[in-house]
Amino acid sequence: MFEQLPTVPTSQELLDKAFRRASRAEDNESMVRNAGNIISDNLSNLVRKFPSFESLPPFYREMADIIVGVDAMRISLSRLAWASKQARQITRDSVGKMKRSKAQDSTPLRKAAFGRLSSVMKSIEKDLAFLNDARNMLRKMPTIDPALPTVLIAGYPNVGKSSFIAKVTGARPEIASYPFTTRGIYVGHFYRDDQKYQVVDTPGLLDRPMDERNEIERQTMAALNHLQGVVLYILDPSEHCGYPLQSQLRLAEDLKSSLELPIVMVANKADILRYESIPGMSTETGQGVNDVLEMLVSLLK
Ligand SMILES: Nc1nc2c(ncn2[C@@H]2O[C@H](COP(=O)(O)OP(=O)(O)O)[C@@H](O)[C@H]2O)c(=O)[nH]1
Ligand SMILES: [Mg+2]
Repeated sequence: MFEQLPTVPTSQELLDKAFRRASRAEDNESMVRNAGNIISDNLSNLVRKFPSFESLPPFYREMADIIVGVDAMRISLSRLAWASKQARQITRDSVGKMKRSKAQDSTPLRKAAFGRLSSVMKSIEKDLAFLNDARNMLRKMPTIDPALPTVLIAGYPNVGKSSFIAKVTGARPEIASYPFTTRGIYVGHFYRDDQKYQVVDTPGLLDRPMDERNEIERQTMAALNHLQGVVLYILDPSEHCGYPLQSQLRLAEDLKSSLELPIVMVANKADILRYESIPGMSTETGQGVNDVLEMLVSLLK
């Protein structure tokens, strides 16, 4: 989604480029025109290449907002658009003056125009730096595709979430960095009847009680609600994971009240302990895993 974002030059880089181009011109008028055009064209191209956030799918918009702040980006982009217009205006003014004062040496006018272009660029220095940071962060983000039906895996650590992903998606999952976890999120895929599904594991997010979550994590939970998804809550009734069954059941209730997506609860490690009240599976032996997958697929249809 954000792979296409352009690199954003610093003010100084863009000025250097503009003046370098200007230095190749024959006369003062062309020098100003070259410099002004480079600046205004580059800035308006940048504005055009950033997405208009209203048109983004809600999941991406919310994630972009969490990561960099959509309002802040919008403000910086409008300042770039303003600077682009300014550069055009300065060029027009300066060239006009040069034409009117034909007889005199136009070097002072050219220098004045360059000075004004420099101060316009100076005034958007922070915006350019911010947009470049934003671009770098957004580019690392994608991987979860809100257009695909999605299984979000939840459950305490060591209950078998990674084992489940490995079992159903085969290949090693892709890892993407999101702000709510330093461990990255894991995304794998599987197909059923030509339909692609994604399976997402979010270490640090759906594996612990809600009251421990910070603002970013809560916002991320809200963004997850925009996915076309179901939550697979993996329980480890054997308690080999190190967490009492009671705590695990409490977390499941917690997620039910904080997520709008349907939740399927499954008891893993059925090879060690059979738990009668909900469907069982073993991501170790593979027993029951396919039935669970079929259940998820039918819910996602
Ligand atoms: N006996 C048994 N062990 C399992 C099963 N699933 C996972 N494990 C083990 O439980 C541990 C944690 O599994 P992992 O998939 O990393 O859990 P995660 O922290 O929820 O991702 C590993 O040592 C697995 O080998 C299972 O179905 N049966
Ligand atoms: Mg894991």
